Amino acid sequence: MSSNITIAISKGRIFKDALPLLAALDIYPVEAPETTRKLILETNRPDVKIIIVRTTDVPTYVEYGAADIGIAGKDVLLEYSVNASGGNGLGGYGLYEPLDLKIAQCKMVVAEPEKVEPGETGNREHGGRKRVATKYVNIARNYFASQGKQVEIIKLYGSMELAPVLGLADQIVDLVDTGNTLKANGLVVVETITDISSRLIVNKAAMKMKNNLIKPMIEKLTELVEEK
Ligand code: PRT
Ligand code: MG
Repeated sequence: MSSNITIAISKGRIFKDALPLLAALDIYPVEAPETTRKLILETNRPDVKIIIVRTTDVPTYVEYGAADIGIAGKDVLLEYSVNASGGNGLGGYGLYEPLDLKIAQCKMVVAEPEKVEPGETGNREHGGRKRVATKYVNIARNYFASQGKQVEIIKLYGSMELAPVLGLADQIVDLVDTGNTLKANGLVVVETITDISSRLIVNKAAMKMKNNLIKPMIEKLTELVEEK
C-alpha cells in the first residue's frame, strides 16, 4: 500500500477554485504557482504534492500515472477522451472521473457575429459548408455531426473570438462564462453544446493501490460538493 499522493492541477482559475477543496482535505500548498517557478509544489502534508501542468496535459499525467489524481475541465476531458489510449471516442478511456467538483463552471457554445450585412444570409458559405474555428476540434466535430450539419473545422490554439471578426470563420466553438468576451467582439451565442465544470480524475491503478488515501478524499469532496 503506497503512502504518497501526487495531484495534477493547472494554474489559473482551476487552481484558484480548487484551493478551498484542497483546504477541506487539509492540503495547503506551501507556495502559490503565481509566486514560484517551481512546477512541483510541496504542501503542509509530507505525503501530498501538487504538480502544475497545462490544463490539456492534466489527463495525460493522470492516465499514465505520473500523477495519481487531477482536476480538469470537462471541456479538456471530452476533447482528450477521443484520442486517449483506450479511448473509443465515446467517453471510455484510461482514467476514472468519479466526481463533478462544480468549480470553474461555464458553457461550451457556438457563437457567430451579431451583425449580418444586409443581403447576406448570415454566413459566408464555403462550398455549402460553414467554417467553424475552435481549439475543441473533436467536440465540435461530434457536435455538428450529431446535428447532421456538415462544417469545415479550423483548428486554432487561442483567441477564437477573432476568427469571425476577420472572416477566417463563420462561427466559433468556445467556452463562455460572463459573455463579456463574446460581446466585446460583436459575437452572440447561437447554440449551447453543453455545460462545463471541472472534474476530479483518478488514475486507475492508483485507485486500487492507494485506495486507503484516495477513497477518503473522494468521500470528503463528495460531501462538500453536495452541500453547495
Ligand atoms: O488561458 P491559458 O492559455 O493560460 O490556459 P487555459 O485556457 O487552458 O486555462 P484557463 O485557466 O483559462 O481555463 C482552465 C479551465 O477553466 C478551462 O479548461 C475550463 O474548463 C474552465 N473555464 C471556465 C474557462 C472559462 N470558464 C472561460 N471563460 N476557460 C476559459 N474561459 C475563457 C473562454 O475561452 C473565453 O476566451 O474565457 C473567455 C470567456 O470568458 P467570459 O467571461 O468573457 O465569457
Ligand atoms: Mg484561458
